[in-house]
Amino acid sequence: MFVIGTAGHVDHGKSTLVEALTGIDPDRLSEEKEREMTIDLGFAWLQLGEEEVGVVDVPGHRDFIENMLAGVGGIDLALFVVAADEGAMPQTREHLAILDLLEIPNGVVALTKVDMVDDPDWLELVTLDLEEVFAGTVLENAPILPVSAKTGQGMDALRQTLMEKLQTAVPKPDNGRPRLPIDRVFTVSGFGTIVTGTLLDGRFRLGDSVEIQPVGKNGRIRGLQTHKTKLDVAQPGSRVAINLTGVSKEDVVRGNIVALPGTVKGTLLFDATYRHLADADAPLKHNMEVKLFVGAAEMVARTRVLGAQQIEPGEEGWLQLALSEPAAIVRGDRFILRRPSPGATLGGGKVLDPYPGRRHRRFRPDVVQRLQTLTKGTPAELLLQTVRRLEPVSQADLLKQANMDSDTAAAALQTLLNEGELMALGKQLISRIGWEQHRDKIRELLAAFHREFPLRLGLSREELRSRLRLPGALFTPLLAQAAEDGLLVEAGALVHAPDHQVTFSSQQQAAVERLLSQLAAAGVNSPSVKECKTAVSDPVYFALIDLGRLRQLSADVVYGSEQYEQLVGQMRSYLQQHGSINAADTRDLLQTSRKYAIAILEHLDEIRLTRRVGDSRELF
Ligand SMILES: Nc1nc2c(ncn2[C@@H]2O[C@H](COP(=O)(O)OP(=O)(O)OP(=O)(O)O)[C@@H](O)[C@H]2O)c(=O)[nH]1
Ligand SMILES: [Mg+2]
Repeated sequence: MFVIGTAGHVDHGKSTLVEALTGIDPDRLSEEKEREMTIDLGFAWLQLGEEEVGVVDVPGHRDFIENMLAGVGGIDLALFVVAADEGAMPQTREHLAILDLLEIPNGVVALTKVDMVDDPDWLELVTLDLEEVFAGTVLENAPILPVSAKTGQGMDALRQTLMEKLQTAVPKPDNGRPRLPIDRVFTVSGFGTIVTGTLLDGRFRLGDSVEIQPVGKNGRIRGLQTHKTKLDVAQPGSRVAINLTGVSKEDVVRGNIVALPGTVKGTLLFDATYRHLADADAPLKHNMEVKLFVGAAEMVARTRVLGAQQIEPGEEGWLQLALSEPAAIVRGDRFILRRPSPGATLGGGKVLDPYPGRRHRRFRPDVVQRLQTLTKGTPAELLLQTVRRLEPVSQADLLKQANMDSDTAAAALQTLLNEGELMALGKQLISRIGWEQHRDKIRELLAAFHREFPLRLGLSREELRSRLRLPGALFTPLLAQAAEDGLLVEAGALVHAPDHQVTFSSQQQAAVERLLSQLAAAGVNSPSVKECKTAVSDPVYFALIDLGRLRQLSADVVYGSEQYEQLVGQMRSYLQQHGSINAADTRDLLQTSRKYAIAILEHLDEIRLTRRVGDSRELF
């Protein structure tokens, strides 16, 4: 799942292009219609090959740049719009600087309104100028495509290029800690509160209990949608609308996040890397008041410049940011700083530590050293990455591959095990995320099986193992863990979802009862397998086998469970008295034909009650 975000100077044609691509007018506010300009974020989607892709349309006017910042956080690709008749303008540069600071991984430049340009030399000039503007930024090699939303010129090529770019884009990670930075809150009568955003870091499911952070309100997911389609599970990287119960519209604002309870909390202080824009008109100073933009949130903050007096234009450094109100952020989140007035983008960076605990002494060498380590990744993070690459992996192999000294590796391993980020399954180590992926797969497989075969009690362990494509050494402990966690129930050789039950229709139930009394009356000389199947239908027959109500001994011989127990009991006491039994004895004992006698004897060998000695059987 991917999201495209627009960018570019006011009036350059972003919303018109989005409508031409998607058929959806992203300007939804009446004020936007009246003023013919985008004020707040707009949303649309389009089909690109196999993928349905979300679109976030941002305003270009500098007065609304803060709305733009709330929208670009989660995007995978920037659709950078420049009007061919005007070329690069102030917000062309400012939006570009923001995308660069956020390290937006992909971009396509639409040189739009080409229908307004008659002179091919002008077009070439604008293109050359843009190449210069984009040089040295994340969009350095972005293709520049001439298009017109009015005439449709170049639109097919634009679609094609967007599709190709997204085919090679890296999907948003799923680390089992879903969070939705909220960019819109509204109510729909009859449903209540709806929040929307681009989902990060995991999946949400219908019915999940959630928490709004940093406000700490609890609620539950009553409905999930992406692009107006209902979902049971929302995927990371997609545009998601969540219908929340237990949370009123007044409890939530843009910039809050939806997360699973206890996974993300607010902070008033964080450590970060920072890059000051080269064209900033002054250095970034210590104890300066700035506006912080992170996720979809914005708040006032104060800078604490670490390890340097100040950070010069074009330079990088370390910051601690002290916030005026809590922010729900996680390590790795990117942020932008702006000067409050007159408004200007200053720079941006990446959160290194959301909970540094205290204000650092600015010039202590160990403070900077710690920040340097955090930038590269802590030993635990690096070790976890190695596990993710190799899993399942034995401890010995992991320590060999970890590429760090053994004491550090051992300590990091212990930390990860204590924090539950790693778990041991048999002799193998697996990450929490890896485990959760298997867990989800097991849930899905069982649900699909039960949907397809509602009358079967469950699927066999072996079948589950092969569908999960797991080696037995990992599967056995994985299954034990899954059973312990209440994910599935083991019933003989079968496994099933805990809430699954075989339920017959009243007609089927009547047929079952008829068959069981027929079997009881018949005793040892039971009707054939084929006859039994015909009496109740194949699916019901197999359900009775799964449930243990029928015991099938051979291709042709089947008994009701009571008759079966009785026959085995008779055979056992005969053997206890006489020491051995052959086919003729069995026939006489049970008053049956050779067919049944042989089937019973062979079955007793199979369940290891007896073993064959010459023509006879003895107790095993
Ligand atoms: N001739 C021509 N006009 C266009 C084209 N695309 C957009 N326009 C016109 O340009 C004006 C601005 O277009 P918008 O799509 O609103 O521009 P925008 O970038 O979304 O503007 P903001 O969201 O306010 O920043 C409108 O009058 C459009 O009709 C085009 O391809 N050709
Ligand atoms: Mg617009």
